[in-house]
Amino acid sequence: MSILGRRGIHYLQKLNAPNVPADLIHKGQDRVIDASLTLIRERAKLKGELVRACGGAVATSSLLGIPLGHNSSFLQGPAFAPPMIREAIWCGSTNSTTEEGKELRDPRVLTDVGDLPVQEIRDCGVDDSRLMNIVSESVKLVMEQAPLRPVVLGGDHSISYPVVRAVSEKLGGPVDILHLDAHPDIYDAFEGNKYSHASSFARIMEGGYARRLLQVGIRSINWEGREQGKKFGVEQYEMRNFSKDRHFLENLKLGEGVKGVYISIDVDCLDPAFAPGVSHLEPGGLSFRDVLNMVHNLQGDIVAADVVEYNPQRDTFGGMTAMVAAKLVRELAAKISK
Ligand SMILES: [Mn+2]
Repeated sequence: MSILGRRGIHYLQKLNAPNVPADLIHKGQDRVIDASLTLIRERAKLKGELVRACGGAVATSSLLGIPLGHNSSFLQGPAFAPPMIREAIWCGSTNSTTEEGKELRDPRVLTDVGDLPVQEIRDCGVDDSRLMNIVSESVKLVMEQAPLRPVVLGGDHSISYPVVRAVSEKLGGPVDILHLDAHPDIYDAFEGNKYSHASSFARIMEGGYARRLLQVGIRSINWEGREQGKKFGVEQYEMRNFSKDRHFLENLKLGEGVKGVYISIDVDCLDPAFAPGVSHLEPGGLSFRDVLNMVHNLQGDIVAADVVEYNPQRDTFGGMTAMVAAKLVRELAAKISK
């Protein structure tokens, strides 16, 4: 696959085409961004109105897809994940009740505002720092419609930075983050890209958007990952010690004294035996039940979450990992709603 979004206007800019006024491009970009956010805004508004009209909901999960894959250091397939996860959520092979008995078809439990059209925006030549701001803006549009809380479908892990930033800015303070991943994603700027999917938690910690960051499932970490972890006071729970840490991690209490809890699940936190459809296969990971135990038993007010790094281009025939990602989303959504 060619690098997504590096054609068209990007090529024109490279040519430094003298006959194309910069103003023409900028005005067009503004219109496309405005139209993209308008669709998210109006859908969020309608869904918020519906949930409030139903009454009785304090918190409702709302799906928001961010189909962004170009900040991956390896494969870009996560750009195609959100529609596949959404399809698996409603797959007829299973019912719509979660393990703890919530009904997902009830709009007070789960609603959906659709996908931000990331590739369409990039195709207009919008650069990454602006794109990250647009991602943050889309998250804020969901949060403006109380009681909606964003459950973001990635996308590669780079999206967690603009999402957490938006959540923290909107709530007016830091959150505690439970981050499940094979990797700490805390390089200062992986391969020179400060927006890399391997650097998102460095940006989050620098920005002061998290008080505590607990990283669980870690089994691919080098010297820089540990040093950066120490620098930012990250609590890194490595997989090699999981049997010792299990009791603590399956009974977490987070978010007191801050604005709440954010959960970020990289599908590669799971052992590849459970989830082969990821870009970075790293043996020795968590079981699906380990992850559900941590999520189900967590005490705290979960204000938002993301499920990232599902790569449909690496999945088995029949979409096994799509079902895994979808069940993570379903159980998270049910946990958030109240
Ligand atoms: Mn990972």
